[in-house]
Parts: sequence; structure tokens; C-alpha cells
Amino acid sequence: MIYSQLLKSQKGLFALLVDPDKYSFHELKGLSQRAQKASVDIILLGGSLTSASIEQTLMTIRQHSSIPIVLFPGNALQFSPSADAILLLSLISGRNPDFLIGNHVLVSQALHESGMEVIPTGYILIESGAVTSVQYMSNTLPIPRNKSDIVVATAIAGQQLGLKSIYLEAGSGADLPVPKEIICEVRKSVDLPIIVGGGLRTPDAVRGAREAGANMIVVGNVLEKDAGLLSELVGASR
Ligand code: 1GP
Repeated sequence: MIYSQLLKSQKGLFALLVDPDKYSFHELKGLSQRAQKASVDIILLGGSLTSASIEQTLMTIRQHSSIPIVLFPGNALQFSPSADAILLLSLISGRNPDFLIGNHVLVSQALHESGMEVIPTGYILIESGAVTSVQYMSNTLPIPRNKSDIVVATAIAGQQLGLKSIYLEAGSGADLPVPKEIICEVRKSVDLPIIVGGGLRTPDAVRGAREAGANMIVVGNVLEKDAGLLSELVGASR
């Protein structure tokens, strides 16, 4: 089970984010093989748009690696019953009902029937410079990066609502990653596993997020430009 891995892993997990719209099937083959070699723990599958087929992308990755595939859906269209688990995101930093409950209702029956592991996740978007795709597509305001008290209160509310993990998100390709101080404050305030992603481009940035208290690091964007960085980034997360 992915969640127990997230709870128990002492070394920290590294998740490679694969946006189906960003890779050709040929590129996916190379990326999956590289991820396997670099000992990536989890492949997260999802993105802001939904042009490429999630199912075909998933099957292509499966052909070339045995890394568990976890859905990270931008919306209800990005569902495949063949994944190993789903980060069922509730965008608790925002006030848009579609991303708090709406998309969840649309996919709930199919998700139930699939028998897939569900990881209910409080998704907290933090201001990171220029407007990100997730901010624009979700039509929500990120929490200002100097308001760690609001981030902490939001994470605590997520825990009180019964969510099982907290995702601190700067947004894919963010100018600035989530501040380390925010990760530290949330770490002190909730008992849940913390996932951190968005704008992490260097081993130092990955190490900083881990040291601040992240249990899982997510990297996508920088690897779309240079997949050769993968091993080094995985190494920095441990
Ligand atoms: C985005 O947190 C993930 O949802 C990863 O961000 O693509 O910037 O690495 P990057």
C-alpha cells in the first residue's frame, strides 16, 4: 500500500510527476526506464489539461517500469481504474466547490468500483511568483507565501476533517518553491505525511524541503527539460 509506505519510510520518498500532455509515447519509454534505474519510488500521473489519454500513458509507463503509479488528477476526466492508488485532492486553500467536492462526486462511483487505494489529501496552494497553471485552472487564490499561520491553520483543518496527507504545492514550474519555513511550521503542527512540490529544480532545493520536514518530494517540470537530472534529485531526497 502506498499510504503505509508514505507513513513509514524513514528515507523519504521521491515522486516523479508525469504530465501526459508533456511526453510522447516514445519519450515515456525512456523516462520510465530512467526512473526505474534511479529508484524513483512513485510515479504521479496528472496535469492541468487533459488532451492525452491517461490510460494509454499509464500502460506505456507500466510496460517499461514496475514503479507504482498514483493518479494526481487535475480534474475528474483524469481517471484510470488501472492505477495503483489515487491522491484524492481536496483544494483546501481555495474556495472553489468544484475542487473541494464537485470533481470527487463525478468520479466517486468509478473510483469505488475500481477498488483502488484512495489517499485523501489536503491540497494547499502557496503563492510562488507568476500565476501558475493550477491557480488559473482551479480559479482559486494561493495562500500568500508570508502567511505561514494561514497555511498551518489550513493544514490543521485538513487533519481535523480526516484527510490523510497534506500536499504543499507551489505549482508546476513555479518561480519559487514552497518556503522551508512553511514546511517546518506545518511539520510541527500536523501528524500527517507532508508532500511538497512545485518549482524544485536543484538537489539543494530538494534537500532543503526534505530537511524542513517533507515526507515525499514531487518533481516534474525540470525533468521535462532535462531528464538527466533525475538520479541526482532522487539522491538528494534521501
Ligand atoms: C506540480 O508539485 C508538482 O504539481 C511538481 O512541480 O513540475 O514544478 O516540479 P514541478
